[in-house]
Amino acid sequence: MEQLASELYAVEALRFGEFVLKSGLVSPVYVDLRVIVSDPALLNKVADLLFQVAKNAALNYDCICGVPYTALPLATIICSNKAIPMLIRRKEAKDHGTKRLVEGTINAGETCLIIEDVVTSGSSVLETAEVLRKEGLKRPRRESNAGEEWHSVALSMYLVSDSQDPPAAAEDYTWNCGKRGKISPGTPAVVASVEKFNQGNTAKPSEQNGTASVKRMCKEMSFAARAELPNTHPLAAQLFRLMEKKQTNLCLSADVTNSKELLQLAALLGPSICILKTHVDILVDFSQEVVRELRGLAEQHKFLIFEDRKFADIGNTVKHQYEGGIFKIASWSDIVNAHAVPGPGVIKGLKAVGHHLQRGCLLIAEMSSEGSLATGDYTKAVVKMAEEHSDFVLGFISGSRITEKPEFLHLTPGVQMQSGGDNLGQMYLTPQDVIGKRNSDIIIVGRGILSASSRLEEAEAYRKVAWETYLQRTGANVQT
Ligand code: 5BU
Repeated sequence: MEQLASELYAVEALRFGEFVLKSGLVSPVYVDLRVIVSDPALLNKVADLLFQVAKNAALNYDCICGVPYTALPLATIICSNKAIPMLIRRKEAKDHGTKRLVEGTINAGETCLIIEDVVTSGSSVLETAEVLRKEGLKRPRRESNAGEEWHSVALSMYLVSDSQDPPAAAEDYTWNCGKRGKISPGTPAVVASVEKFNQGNTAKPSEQNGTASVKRMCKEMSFAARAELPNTHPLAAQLFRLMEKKQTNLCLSADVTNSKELLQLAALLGPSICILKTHVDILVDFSQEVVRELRGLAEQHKFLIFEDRKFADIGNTVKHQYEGGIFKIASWSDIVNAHAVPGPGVIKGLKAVGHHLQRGCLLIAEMSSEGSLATGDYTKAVVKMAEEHSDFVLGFISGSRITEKPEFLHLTPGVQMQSGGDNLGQMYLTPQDVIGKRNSDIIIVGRGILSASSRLEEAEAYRKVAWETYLQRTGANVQT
């Protein structure tokens, strides 16, 4: 093992220094296996080691899935040498329309081992596992126990693991570099920095419940990646994509009382926002013509419309409220929201109207107002309800991220540049808190923008700070 580590060091596949990982962590060691394709002997050695790691872990599997690019030659070598059927997981399939997500013959029910080159947060392994699961494949079985996790083997896991037992799964990843002092340049300073890094970033399988790493994964995932997940609702995927394209995670709460001002706002701020949120029942002059024009602006500036109607009745009543009356909300609003308090009937009623129109619903899991009763077990029950109706529920209104499922959106109201509140119970958090600390996705801002002397300048200020905080959180603007 030490010999292999030295060889990797010699070709700079293993480096020491200061490296900013995708997660934002600064690591004193870095593994980059892309270079080893130029060294066939080394490539074979690494492939063989990965095979042995799976063997030592007593894993049984029917096929192997390699993920382009770096892990692909490694998976190919193993499959060719050991006569194991191989699958390739495409990463770019959706960009080309009809291409498959997984290439090769898929025999549903078979078990599949994922081969990765380097694992940091484990997010790409989990994404691959999700794609394979969708295709009907199962996780490898361990001889000794049934095992709950998908198994993947990655060189970095093994290289940096103190233990001779490789971590069982990506979730168990441990960035434990204690042994690295044994290989050049094993100077005390390097060893010390690696050890220090270990102490802060080692998660032993026994100490970890699996959620912590998923939590990191979710907050680190880009909107673009979340758009491509197999379980992401098509409307949420459209929103994630337009957010990346326009570089905005700002929702304007357009709480004005006349239609002319609403349309002026939409035209002025349309380019800065991903969603325009309305309360059409506060307009003194609502007409279908207004929402027709609003839709035109939404198409022109590429934002979604969200009528903040907060449905909260039995299924049959919300069905009428959503479809009919004066407002005919379903005909023009992409997104609506609902309280979960009536039980799942409220979602079923809305879905009966909105599903075929490709609409979606957000469940109100928490509120920004002082003394809100939507907390604790109630919030947990809302998450469960959303999971059970994810064909229509896109995500949540909440003060922070409340589920680790990356396909769900989190929108947070009660946002201003300064924390505080109004005199009717509204409580404000800052964009940095909401996106950076509470890991929500989208800030909803009303009076913070509407009461500014230049609404455009203020909206741009909110857009920039929320977007930059998102970039920092996901590590998108640093070297990976
Ligand atoms: P503000 O002006 O930024 O305070 O407006 C917030 C908007 O978000 C307003 O339209 C509220 O109806 C809406 N809102 C909220 O403030 N808090 C909540 O918990 C929910 C909606 Br749900």
